[in-house]
Amino acid sequence: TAAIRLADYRPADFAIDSVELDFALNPTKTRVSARLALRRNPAGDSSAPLVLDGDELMLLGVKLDGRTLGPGKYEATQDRLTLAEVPDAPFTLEIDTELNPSGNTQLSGLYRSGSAYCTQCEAEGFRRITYFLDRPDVLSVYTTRIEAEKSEAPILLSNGNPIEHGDVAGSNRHYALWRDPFPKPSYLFALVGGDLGVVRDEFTTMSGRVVDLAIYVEHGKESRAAYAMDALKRSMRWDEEKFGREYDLDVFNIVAVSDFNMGAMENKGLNIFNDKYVLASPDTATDGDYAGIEGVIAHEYFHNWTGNRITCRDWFQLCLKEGLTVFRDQEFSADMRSRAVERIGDVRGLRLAQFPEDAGPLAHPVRPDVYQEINNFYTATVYEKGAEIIRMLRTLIGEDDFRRGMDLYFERFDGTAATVEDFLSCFAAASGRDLTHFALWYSQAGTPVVTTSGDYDPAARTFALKLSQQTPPTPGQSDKKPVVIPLALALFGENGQKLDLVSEDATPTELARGLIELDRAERVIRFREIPSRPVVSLLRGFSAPVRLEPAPASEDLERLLACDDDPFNRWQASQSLALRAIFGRLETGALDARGLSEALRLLLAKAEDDPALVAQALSLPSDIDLAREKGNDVDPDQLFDARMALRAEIGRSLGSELDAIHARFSAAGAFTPDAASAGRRALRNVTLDVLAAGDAEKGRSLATAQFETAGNMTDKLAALATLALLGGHAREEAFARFYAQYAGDALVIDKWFSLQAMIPEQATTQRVLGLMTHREFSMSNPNRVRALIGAFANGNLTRFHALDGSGYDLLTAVVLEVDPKNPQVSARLLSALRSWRTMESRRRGLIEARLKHIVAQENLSADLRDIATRALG
Ligand code: HT7
Ligand code: ZN
Repeated sequence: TAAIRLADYRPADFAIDSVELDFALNPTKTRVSARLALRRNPAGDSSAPLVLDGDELMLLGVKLDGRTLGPGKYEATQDRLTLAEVPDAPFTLEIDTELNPSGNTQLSGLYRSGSAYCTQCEAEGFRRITYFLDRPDVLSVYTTRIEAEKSEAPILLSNGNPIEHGDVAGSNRHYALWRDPFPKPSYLFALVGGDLGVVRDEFTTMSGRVVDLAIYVEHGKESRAAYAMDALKRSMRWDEEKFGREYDLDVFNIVAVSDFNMGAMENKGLNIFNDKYVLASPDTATDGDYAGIEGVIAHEYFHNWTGNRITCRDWFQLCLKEGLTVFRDQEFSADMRSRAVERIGDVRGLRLAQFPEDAGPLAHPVRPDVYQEINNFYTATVYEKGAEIIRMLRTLIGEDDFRRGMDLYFERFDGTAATVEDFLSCFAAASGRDLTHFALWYSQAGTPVVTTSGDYDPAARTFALKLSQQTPPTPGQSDKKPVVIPLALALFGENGQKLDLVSEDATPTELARGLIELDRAERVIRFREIPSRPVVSLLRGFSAPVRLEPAPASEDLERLLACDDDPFNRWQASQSLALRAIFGRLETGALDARGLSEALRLLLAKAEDDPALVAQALSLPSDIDLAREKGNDVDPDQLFDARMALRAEIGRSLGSELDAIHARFSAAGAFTPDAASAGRRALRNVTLDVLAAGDAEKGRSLATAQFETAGNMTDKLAALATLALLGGHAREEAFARFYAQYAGDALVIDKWFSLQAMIPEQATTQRVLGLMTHREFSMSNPNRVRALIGAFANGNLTRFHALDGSGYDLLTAVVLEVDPKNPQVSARLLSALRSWRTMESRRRGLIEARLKHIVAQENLSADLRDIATRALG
């Protein structure tokens, strides 16, 4: 298929002002009647034929201005409906199609999850429902009538406000009519029909309007929706307070389904969620799950303004809604929880998923300029790096101008389909700053490397800090330009005091804010009045998505851990010390963990101050962190051994402190999911993990006791994870008991699948193959596939990259089995190989052979072929 290019963007030739849809739901023969009010778009080509998009559609009939069109008057294929001649004046087109929702395994368009009917239209799913101008810059007002058997679908929902409902005379069917007054693109259309339980609440907006809120879930799971409802109301209030954004419809509905390709979808007034991001109770959900629910509920709600009221002109602008909305949900979570812990978590996520993407064959700009398959661009780069760009913008222009820029954006572009340029123009106007150079962050791929060196002159009492930047080449972009990098900085003196920044090489604003703008290849800043060699705290709060080289010397890291008042950089110092110890062992064979141990001992002594932050410092870098830092010739077995040796050493040297913490932070009282309680549990559980690494017997007995007595899923699962690493009979016994307790509870059994898939032992590959035949596993359910196969490929580096190729064979077989059913899932699974070129040569050869085998298959989906081809490069 032909590549789609940003440079080829043209406005649509037609506008569709209104859409009336009529659905007669049926499991295998759903009838859809669409009535479109069309007119020529003055910005389009005035003589162009009308060409509507379709995908696997069965056309029943077409009428133009009420008259049935004979087959000679149009040309219909499964993926296109063309009318060569249409009136110059506005006209209506009525199109009847027939769908088979039960046969729709791609989970795009109208499909079934359990016995319910639901839709997923982003990015190009609406064309699987009816022929349409299925592009985000065609905005229409939708009226939707849904009719179904009362017993099969007592609940009938669509976008907007409910208008009427009633029985269909002379039948056991009923109908509901919905109208969404806000013009929207087709990707935001949604419909749900089914027999669902509901939790209701209401929210009074800042102008005093009462909005009816409802969350629909599987019957019997209503009590698990309470936290999501609470998160929704907090999100609505926060968007009013922080951004002045009020909700705009009479109702806001959320539906949780068990079959969903991604996390959730922001359809106007009718968000549809993967139930993983709605359902939680203390005994089924971990603290991580609660945080995930809060973040995703907020994210989808925030899209109402950043995505829905202002949408994207074309899919190249995806970051316009996604990067901005991720930034907004991150800020919400920071306000609801601990800002420092949120930032560490977000940066961990960025480095885990986005940095490897940016460094490998799938690298692309935050705003790509070409794509084959848009579904493959819902990436960590568009979402997470996109959010970092917004954060840098705020850092550079300051909070006040940022808020003014946002207000201007809402004022100027409400009701339109906008571009990244439109967005930036508001911040340029609000701040008076030229953002042309800054905009390079959107078009240039790759993670910039900032290299630093410092030179202290005791006689002159000066400290010269040399900063330079360089961005490595990425596919299609060999020559990189310097970007605008905001570097938050502080200097600390001998006694840990913060030094005044005095220099003629930086602007007064830079010095006052402690924010150096590195906007060229190199900058040297000579600081004056520095009494002794200072320690530099750079990139504070992770002020830009870059890599810093080299890491500070160990003594400096130890000093930063003790004195830095930026919690992010204190955490970073602990991680850098751990990396030094691990890579030191790889180089010399000897492990020197004394500096790290002593630093952690000091932190543990003050654990009460901020348990969550101490827990983060104790969480040593993962295998994936190590592989990324190594960068090439990666041998996962070596990295794993070095990491385990460090964990064990820390466990041994801090044994008594860890013991005391594990006992002191034991669960007391009823479970509450708030951040402070979660922080205490996090510390206790990472303590258990490290303790067990130092003393297996002790770990086994503590973990077994915790597993048996845990009053919540966080503690139970942490104990099971520790037992999973320790192995032996206790592990198998615990897995069996866990299964017996939670059999049939799909989201909990997913955790059981994942933990087993991540056991770093040779027998795991066989275990995963065995679990693939388990009765609770299904290749048709994305959550199951991700829980078992995704966890194996992304969370078990030693087994996935086993030298006999067995891990690669497993992934290849699953990807090829899933592809005909669900291309979005198969393509995403294969992305586990995105860093294959960084592996050592034997593994590289094994992977290349598998990728070539996949590409050689004849009937691959466009999604999978795109990923496999780009991965091969
Ligand atoms: N905007 C939503 C994206 C999404 C999606 C994209 C492709 C295929 C399936 C999908 N489900 C949801 C999610 C979000 O970012 O809010
Ligand atoms: Zn989103």
